[in-house]
Amino acid sequence: MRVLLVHPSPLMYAEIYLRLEPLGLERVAQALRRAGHQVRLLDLQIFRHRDYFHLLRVFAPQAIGFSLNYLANVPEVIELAKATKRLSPTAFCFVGGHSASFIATDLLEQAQGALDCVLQGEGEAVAPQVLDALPGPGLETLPGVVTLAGRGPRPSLLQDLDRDLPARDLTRKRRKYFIGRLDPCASVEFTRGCPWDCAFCSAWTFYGRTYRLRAPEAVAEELAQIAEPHVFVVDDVAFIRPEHGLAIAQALEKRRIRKRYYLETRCDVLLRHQEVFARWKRLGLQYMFLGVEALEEEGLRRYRKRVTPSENFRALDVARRLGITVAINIIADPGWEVHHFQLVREWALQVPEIVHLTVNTPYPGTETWYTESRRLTTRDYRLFDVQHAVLPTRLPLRQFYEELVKTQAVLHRKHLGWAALRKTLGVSLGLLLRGQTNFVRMLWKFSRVYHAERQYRDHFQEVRYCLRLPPGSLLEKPSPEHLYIHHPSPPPREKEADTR
Ligand code: B12
Ligand code: SF4
Repeated sequence: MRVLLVHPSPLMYAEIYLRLEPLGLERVAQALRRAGHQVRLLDLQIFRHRDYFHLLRVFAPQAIGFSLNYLANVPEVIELAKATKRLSPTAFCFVGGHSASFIATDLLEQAQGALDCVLQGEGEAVAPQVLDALPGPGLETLPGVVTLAGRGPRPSLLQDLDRDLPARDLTRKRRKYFIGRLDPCASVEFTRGCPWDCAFCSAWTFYGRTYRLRAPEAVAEELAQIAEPHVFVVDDVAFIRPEHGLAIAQALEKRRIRKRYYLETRCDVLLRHQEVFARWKRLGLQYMFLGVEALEEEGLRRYRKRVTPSENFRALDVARRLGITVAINIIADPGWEVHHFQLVREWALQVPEIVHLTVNTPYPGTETWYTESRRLTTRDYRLFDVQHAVLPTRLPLRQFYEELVKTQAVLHRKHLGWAALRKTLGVSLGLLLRGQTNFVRMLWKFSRVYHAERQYRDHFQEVRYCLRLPPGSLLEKPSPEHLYIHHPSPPPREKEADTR
């Protein structure tokens, strides 16, 4: 069967700092190819809608699969599916990914028949099964499949994460993928899932709070095949299991694979396993993202982050000593007043780190979705991008955005614009000489993308697709079991991590 897989357009954040390959979709593509399908992949973070419609004509796909990791992309995907059904009424349209999994039935109803089914959970196993079962009937009896006729049993976790490596050969214009100075940049997965249970996060609920490891040799083999000199590690929390991080490092050293890496981890993991990060620093670890989330104890407790402010600050010291550049995320609460923003601005100016500020946003699949969603001031999917306030703000909304953008501009002053160009002149020239323009362009994009008035006006756009609230009886803290997409029954070698 001819299959076209599509990743939607970038959201605000990705318009500046980074653009990364659609790794999940590449893995689904490889699984479908192995099953004998002819697959093409189109990434709308790089290409335009007109390229999509061109492919519809020239490739004439019989099945089209959209990736919906991000809630804010829902309206775009529904509109594309509707247009597709008008142009190619017999094409089978399906959707998968993180957000789609949590809102499957609502999505199908809102698409009014333009989407034939949602595939919940990991797509590698279920996508080939669905295409094999076409034209149906009975799709809804397959694990992880949801149609308007019903839903199959819960999807099971993949037994082997090393089987379908991403079909990177299907992504075009790969030089457009980058993160900051790591330009161009590929992505790779070492582990999947997260054993913590932060109240605002759905990474753990998607995988049933399991944590699985890839075989170090398979990771090394994959990295050996990656052409890009830079690599973004997509794991939610890198190096929870020190022996795994060290085993991958050893496999890379043996093969003399040298790249520059960006990864994300928790402050307590960094403190506990400093030797792993030190070894990776020697291997090329350059940037690290630490989800600090809040500067004070009360915020950390509310998010159930299970770390203390003192651990966070000690971790920053460790990262500085190791010579790793750190990016930090702080969550701005809609209840913040001017002095809260002021505090973050002052702190951000004192520390050398790159400080990002995102807005606390309850997402389907999180605990806060159930406890907070009754307070939502908007249900417009497009505003659920952690850059808009979807809960009531204590400051007038316009002023909230002014403070938010003013605070984010500190980041701009420190790390973008002329100041950054002066500091990175050598790097920038080197990149330009190699024809890589993503990083240098990034330095000038801030005020085009972040704009208080524009963010405020976004609340008054015409809304065609709205998030649905959970049923009344669920407006209280749900059991984890209720939130899970995958059931937490990991296969033997993929047991939950020992986090202590
Ligand atoms: C890497 C990552 C990114 C990368 C994106 C890379 C990319 N182009 O997709 C970067 C750093 C750019 C990023 C940015 C953001 N991210 Co992000 N990101 C992740 C992260 C950590 C891992 C995703 C990943 O690559 N996993 C590995 C691959 C192999 O898995 P996968 O993509 O999930 O795909 C599997 C399944 O989902 C499914 N699948 C996926 N697509 C499809 C399609 C079909 C047809 C089928 C059948 C199946 C299928 O099968 C795949 C294989 O098993 C997730 C957390 C998580 N654990 O999922 C958050 C997450 C997805 N991000 C999140 C957020 C909020 C953001 C931002 C909005 C944050 C911000 N600060 O502004 C931005 C928006 C970016 C944008 N779209 O423009 C939220 C999503 C919230 C939501 N419900 O919308 C998550 C869940 C994090 C969280 N803890 O809340 N992100
Ligand atoms: S925020 Fe990080 S540590 Fe917490 S559950 Fe999500 S991925 Fe895990």
